[in-house]
Amino acid sequence: MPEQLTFPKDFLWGTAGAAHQVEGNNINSDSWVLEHVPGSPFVEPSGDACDHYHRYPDDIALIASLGFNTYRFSIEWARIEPEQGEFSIAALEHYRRMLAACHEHGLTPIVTYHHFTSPRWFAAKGGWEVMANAELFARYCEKATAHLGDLIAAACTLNEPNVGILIQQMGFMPSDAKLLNAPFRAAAAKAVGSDTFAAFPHCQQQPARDTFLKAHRLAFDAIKASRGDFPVGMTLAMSDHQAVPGGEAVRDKARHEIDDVFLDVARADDFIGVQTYTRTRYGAEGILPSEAGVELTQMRYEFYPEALEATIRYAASYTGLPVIVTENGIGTEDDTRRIEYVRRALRGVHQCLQDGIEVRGYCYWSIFDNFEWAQGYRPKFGLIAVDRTMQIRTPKPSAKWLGSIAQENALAE
Ligand code: GCO
Repeated sequence: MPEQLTFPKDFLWGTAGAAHQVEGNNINSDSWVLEHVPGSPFVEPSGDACDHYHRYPDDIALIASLGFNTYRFSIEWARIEPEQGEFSIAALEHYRRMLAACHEHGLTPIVTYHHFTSPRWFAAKGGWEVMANAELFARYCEKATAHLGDLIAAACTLNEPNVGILIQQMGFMPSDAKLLNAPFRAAAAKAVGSDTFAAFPHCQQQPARDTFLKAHRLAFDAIKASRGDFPVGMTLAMSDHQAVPGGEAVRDKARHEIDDVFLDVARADDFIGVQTYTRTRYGAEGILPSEAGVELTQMRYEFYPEALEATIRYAASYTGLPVIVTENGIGTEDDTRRIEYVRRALRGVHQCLQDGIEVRGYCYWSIFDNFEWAQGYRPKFGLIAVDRTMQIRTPKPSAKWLGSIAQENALAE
């Protein structure tokens, strides 16, 4: 008989997405501007995406029919506050209907208030580079919570405010100094009739970090003061930072900048959202490349599902908070590797639970093959394939496999 790894009663089994990556035609957002300016770092524009904005009723029914009990999605600030101080009741009503559909189908909705995109007017005001703008985010959170709060089960204020620092350190994005003069930023500013344009994560990370931390605390308070009697936290992009002998000090310094500064502020929250994909190895001279011959994902980072257990342990012991795995997944064309990745990641989650760490749920990233930001539609993270011409959804074997684990609340080993 195979061994059964059982999970706690009420464990959240979900899948995640983000508005801009799936809704389509998010034309009032800063990302849409950046996708279209000369010198854009995006390989293609987001376009119709998965048309989830219109197709959410069927999509939510599909998620539930696969066996999940949770859906994590984001609401889009650029739709809800299309001009500064002008709030769209129609957009808020759209998200109310989405939340209601989740409840009808037995899905616990986890809502992210900001998943990378902001309204273009916000970017034109200097976005996250300007500390005073933190108040604007908190006001949006307060309005959205007043309209939607009674239907929200848990909320993430900001998605991965540390991801820019992480990808800069890993060498995937130019440093602040180079970004400052990036021609595409100047072109974007021109496109919106401003002398500045700061869209996350294509902005200076140090001022953005401080604005994010302030915005998070203001938003937390605004949500709680509105209709927010649900758990609130932030999510972080967490790599398993490993040191080879001699690399400990370099690793600790990097981890301080990437994780600890944020985890310090998260301590006052109700939970911490852990989002993990791989590991980063450090030697005395800095980040080490992957060893020759290791399996890489479509994102060019190492296939290393064990990173999830390590990061859950780190976040939980650092903050003392319950953990929700708000993202974990793999970009691959080979769905059997997805199953293997998730199976090993879930073993790690189970190990944490065995050791008494409060892990409340696991959300696979992502529900659909979707718009992977600058890399466009090439990376395939989805449990569900999407033909974007006809908008046909086809669940992959991994969707059915993970959905049945959710149903059983157990992983057969
Ligand atoms: C992030 C985001 C997602 C990504 C995912 C895959 O981590 O960058 O939360 O929007 O699509 O992580 O790279």
